[in-house]
Amino acid sequence: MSNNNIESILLTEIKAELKDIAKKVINNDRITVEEGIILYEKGELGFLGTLANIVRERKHGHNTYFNRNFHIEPTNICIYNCKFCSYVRKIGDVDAWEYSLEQIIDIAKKYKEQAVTEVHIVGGVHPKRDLHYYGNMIQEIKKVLPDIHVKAFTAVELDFMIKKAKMSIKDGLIKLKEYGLDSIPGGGAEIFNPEIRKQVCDEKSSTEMWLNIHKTAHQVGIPSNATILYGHIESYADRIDHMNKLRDLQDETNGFNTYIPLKFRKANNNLSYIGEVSTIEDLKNYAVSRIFLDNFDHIKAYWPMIGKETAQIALSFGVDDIDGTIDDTTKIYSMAGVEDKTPTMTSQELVNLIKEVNRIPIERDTLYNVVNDFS
Ligand code: V47
Ligand code: SF4
Repeated sequence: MSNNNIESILLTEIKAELKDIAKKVINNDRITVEEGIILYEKGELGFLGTLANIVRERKHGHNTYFNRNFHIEPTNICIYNCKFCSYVRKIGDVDAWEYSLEQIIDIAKKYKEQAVTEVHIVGGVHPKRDLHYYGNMIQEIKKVLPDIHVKAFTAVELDFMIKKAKMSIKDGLIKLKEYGLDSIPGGGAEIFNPEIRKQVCDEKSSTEMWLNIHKTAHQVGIPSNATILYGHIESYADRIDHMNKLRDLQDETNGFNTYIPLKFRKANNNLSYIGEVSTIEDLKNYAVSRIFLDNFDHIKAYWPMIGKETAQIALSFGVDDIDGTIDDTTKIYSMAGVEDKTPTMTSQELVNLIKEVNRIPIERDTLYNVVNDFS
């Protein structure tokens, strides 16, 4: 690719170091950690969007994915006290909840006649519940919804429930797979730099444990997602370090489906004083993520967290997935202050949202098999 071509693609005068990065991205070459940091620090927003969109369209064209899903949050009782968490409660607190198995089955029954393909189950780390309790829960849900894909439990929940059942991580994951666990969501990753992790979530599973659980899951045939919690006290170098660890693991296992940047939301938690980063920062972050994580097929903008309009704009900044219908079944972000307290979208609304920005809506299942093509 000649410089002239690059200039015609980028339509702007750019610094030599950014031009070198642009050449690499256009030639489908991997960028380095240092180059990732330069993108955050020096890349003008339109430049980042253009490069991220090149990667996005090379992988997916205009295709934009969503699914029909609902969440079950079995409890908000948690042994940990992450500083950014607005959700955690202790046994006996007035607004703590812990659903019985019957209540969970009742939630599943509501979806019997609906074309949902995925249930996303996450919650607090409950001191009294082990792997067999949750394995039994999965089995009961699948009796009601035999075809549902169960994407369940962050690595932090898994770490605790497997140890409580006195099993090794590998045996615990194999056992959960036998119970019906199909994949693992991306939560609990937060930020991998141990210094920052210590300051925002001192007690929970370490970076090494999070990576080990996902690696072992991939090895035993359980795919997973990955997240980052950004926009608090981390630096750009910390974000790139986080993605670099994920990129290395993906090179090894190829077990990650999608990367979901989670924006720190400030209400009702112990980091509220920090405030929130701007939408510009969100778009920059989606774009750099798309450029850096060359071996991740998908980048997701989780609409209940980022909002519908920003999710739409993010589709021009590297994002190709906006998550699903949700049906007002998650409280994590409403408790952390997002405006939409009852997140729900019909699949028609998701289709319209995607079409409004001239992309092609594709209903997918959790593993990105096409369920419905709306082109
Ligand atoms: O790990 C908690 C985050 C995560 C706050 O895999 C917060 O498809 C922002 O992982 N501000 C759980 N974030 C949610 C999660 C997730 C969400 C959507 C899709 C998928 C997927 C996974 O929520 C936690 C933590 O990083 N979180 N509190 C907060 N105040
Ligand atoms: Fe518990 Fe998860 Fe909240 Fe941390 S983020 S306190 S592990 S519910």
